Amino acid sequence: MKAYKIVVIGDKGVGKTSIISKYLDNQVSRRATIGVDFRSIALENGKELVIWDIGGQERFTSVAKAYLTGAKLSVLVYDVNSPESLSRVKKWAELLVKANNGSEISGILVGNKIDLGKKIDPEKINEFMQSCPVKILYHIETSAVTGERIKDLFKKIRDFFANSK
Ligand SMILES: Nc1nc2c(ncn2[C@@H]2O[C@H](COP(=O)(O)OP(=O)(O)OP(=O)(O)O)[C@@H](O)[C@H]2O)c(=O)[nH]1
Ligand SMILES: [Mg+2]
Repeated sequence: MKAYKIVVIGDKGVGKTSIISKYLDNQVSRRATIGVDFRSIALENGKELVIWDIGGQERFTSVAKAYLTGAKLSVLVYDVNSPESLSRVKKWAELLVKANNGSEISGILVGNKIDLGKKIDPEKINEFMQSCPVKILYHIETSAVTGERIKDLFKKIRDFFANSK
């Protein structure tokens, strides 16, 4: 069976695991990801989506390169209240492109924790999208706690692969 690899990257604590478990299990995560976690989703066309949920702690960046290889799509997550998490996601995007020998990779940019307000200047996000080495297809703001736009995010992911070979 054909499986597509997708990677979820971003700083520690931005809510990567929570976004996935809100969608799949209707709950948020309570612990940090050690290394990498895998989840899979069956697609309508009989194919499978394998989600590589990568721990964002600094100590995992040295092993992350191996995790990032062969990704067909990326989900780049930052916290809408943490400008630092936006610069950290840029580092992850750079690492992703490097791990794939510079080949073009598409991504969905996700600003999470929208339930707590929003501190980042929209201009900074525009700057990010223009300078990001990953080709950003969409920018979406979510909350893994309230579930806001979580289904929309996964709809976009599913649609991306519905059209893939
Ligand atoms: N208020 C709020 N809290 C959230 C949201 N998403 C996640 N959290 C909380 O933020 C903390 C970190 O969430 P995780 O999903 O573990 O974050 P992560 O990005 O997977 O972190 P690492 O695995 O360390 O890279 C947890 O306490 C979550 O409950 C959100 O949308 N809103
Ligand atoms: Mg996690």
